[in-house]
Amino acid sequence: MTEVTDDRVLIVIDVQNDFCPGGALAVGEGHEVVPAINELIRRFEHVVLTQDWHPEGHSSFASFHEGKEPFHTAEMHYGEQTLWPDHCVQGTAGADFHPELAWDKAQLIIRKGFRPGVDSYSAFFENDRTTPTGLNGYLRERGLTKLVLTGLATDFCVAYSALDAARLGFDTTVVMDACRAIDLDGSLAAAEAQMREAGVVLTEFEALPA
Ligand code: VGL
Ligand code: ZN
Repeated sequence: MTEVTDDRVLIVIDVQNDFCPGGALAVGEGHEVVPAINELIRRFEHVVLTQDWHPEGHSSFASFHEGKEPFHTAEMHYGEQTLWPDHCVQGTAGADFHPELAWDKAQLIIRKGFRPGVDSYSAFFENDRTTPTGLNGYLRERGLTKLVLTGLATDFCVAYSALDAARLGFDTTVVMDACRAIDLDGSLAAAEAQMREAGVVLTEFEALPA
């Protein structure tokens, strides 16, 4: 087995056009995270990206539910689901990574939310909280145990990923100023509190080793 020279991995969550200004589900100033993330990509030996990747007519889209609007909720077989504008449809420009994101170095791109009937915020488990994406096995097989997360959106895909990572026993850090939030009804404050409670380290770009 090849020796692991660095057990840290940067996980860049959903830095896609639809989550940036002009996109279908724009997170306030989502594009602002790109320069800091590019610098982190440069510093890390191991880089993984996630890509929200929905088929047309996905069940997390409000348009799939008669009489529902974006940001309403629906009862799914796995519990309550927030409904979103159509976004990150497979193969569309909105699903592409931000054009300035320097992602060539990524060793793995994990796509999520591709099952029509279940959404997936976390990089580890779909929203039924049981269907794995395979990322846990990948990181374990490679001996990558120290996770640094950044990206979009802080209070949804980043927080769900960080909470799952901590629960799975990874050493987990979120670079908060290299993330931007959707912030629906206090979801950012709630996500921050949950992450702290779960032992996730919340840090800032300047506090990271150069
Ligand atoms: C996300 C809502 C729906 C995210 C993805 O990347 O945080 N949020 N799909
Ligand atoms: Zn989505």
